[in-house]
Amino acid sequence: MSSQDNSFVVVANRLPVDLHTNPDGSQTWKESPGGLVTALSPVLESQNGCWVGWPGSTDEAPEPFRTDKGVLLHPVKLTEADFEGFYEGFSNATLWPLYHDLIVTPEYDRDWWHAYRDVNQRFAEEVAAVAADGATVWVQDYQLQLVPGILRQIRPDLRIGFFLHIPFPSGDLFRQLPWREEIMRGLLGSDLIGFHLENNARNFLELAERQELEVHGEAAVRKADAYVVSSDDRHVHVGAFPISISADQMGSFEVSDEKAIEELRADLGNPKHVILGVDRLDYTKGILQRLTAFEELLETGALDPEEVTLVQLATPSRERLTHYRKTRSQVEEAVGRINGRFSELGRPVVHYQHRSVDKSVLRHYYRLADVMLVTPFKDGMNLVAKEYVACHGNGTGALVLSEFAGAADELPEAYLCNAFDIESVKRALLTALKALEDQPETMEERMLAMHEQVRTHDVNLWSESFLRELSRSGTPDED
Ligand code: GDG
Repeated sequence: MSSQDNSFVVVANRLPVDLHTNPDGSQTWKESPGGLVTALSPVLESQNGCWVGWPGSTDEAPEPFRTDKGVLLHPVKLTEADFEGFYEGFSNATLWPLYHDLIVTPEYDRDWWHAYRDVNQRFAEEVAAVAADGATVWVQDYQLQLVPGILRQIRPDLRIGFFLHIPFPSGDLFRQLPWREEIMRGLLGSDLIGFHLENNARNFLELAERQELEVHGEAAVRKADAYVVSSDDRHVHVGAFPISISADQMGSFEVSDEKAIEELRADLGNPKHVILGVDRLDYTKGILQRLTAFEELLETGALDPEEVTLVQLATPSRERLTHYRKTRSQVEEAVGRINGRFSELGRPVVHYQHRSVDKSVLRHYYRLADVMLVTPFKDGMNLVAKEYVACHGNGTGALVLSEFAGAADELPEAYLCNAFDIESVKRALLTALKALEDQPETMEERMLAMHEQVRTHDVNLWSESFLRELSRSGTPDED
């Protein structure tokens, strides 16, 4: 299987596959289609594309293989030590909390940094080996910020784009990082650097200016519009490209779905109102705060436990890291306490699941929920908010959304709240519930306005606008 003619290469920490164990004990790699692969598959297929990434289990990597859709995958092997230093350590205990505005304190560990640098080097070398002459390479996310810089050195012929899926912090926070210059240099190896929000792009540009790089353009960064930074006689374009979802796939419901949704509501005891939370179990998502707000509303009698049910789906995430363990135990303690205080036997007021559910089931939960609670302390975008809205093309439901989720920029018709302020979360939830009863028409208008925004700004628009901008940037003749 030749890969030398790959004219489009996606590089991400994870390959879009998982290792499944069959009933006979044998193992096979199965596609795990997320939003990214859905958005990029058409481009990968039409452009002879391939995907470079880690297959998800340490100390083993299969030979390159094709997915069912024909996309060529190039696995990068990570050892257990790489995983601990590069992934758990530097990516998730240093960069993740730093870029999420220090919700917990980042740890600065030199060994982790060395692992991050080595693994980024390996990813870049793999890309350099498989990319065709003059190929377009799209590097994804905070785990791989050094890849553009390394690639630029070894393959100057490539056109390199980078997209950050999490927030980019203000300079005052970023400057804590002992390896800030290396990270900036790594990113500046790109021709185009994309962020979700204008605010993230502005933070990056201010840092570039502090490093005395020349920044061209006006004071405002507009959506999908690129700024230019001059570095090493090259122009690097910087812009905001808010990611989205495949709204049509998410939001189409058959009669069989409607039946399953009814059954699900019956399983929950047919409560008058279902409130829903769906998150990776991460301290950035504000799950505990949300549960506390719910508990206080039950305590004061503002909510009646006979009428409401809160469903919290929490996907396991980064389970070996201390802060994640602590968050999980706090969340589970709160669920136990609330149920202990307010549930009737056989009718829990909080339904909690700490496991992943099928996408089809997730869509049913979204559709059935009267109020969706999305209350992160900080979130690059938050696709859950957009998925909920996509499932309510019939105008039902209400979204309570943290001001600190990137999605709040595009969904002003949500009930916005300050996730750090329990009173604000309580107020938003109560207002939404009351409005569902008292002002059904206004609620329908709000939901339909959000639905239209998500439908017309889907993940294809995101990838197309990034790739269009990338194709325009980087060519020295043009600038
Ligand atoms: C990062 C940024 C940015 C959740 N539970 C289940 C399940 N999910 C799916 C959701 C959604 C995805 O996981 C979560 O995406 P988010 O955007 O909400 O959050 P992060 O994982 O933190 O993602 C974020 C994103 O990157 C994209 O750029 O928006 O800000 O932090 O799609 O549906 N899916 C299934 N079962 C579950 O139980 N199948």
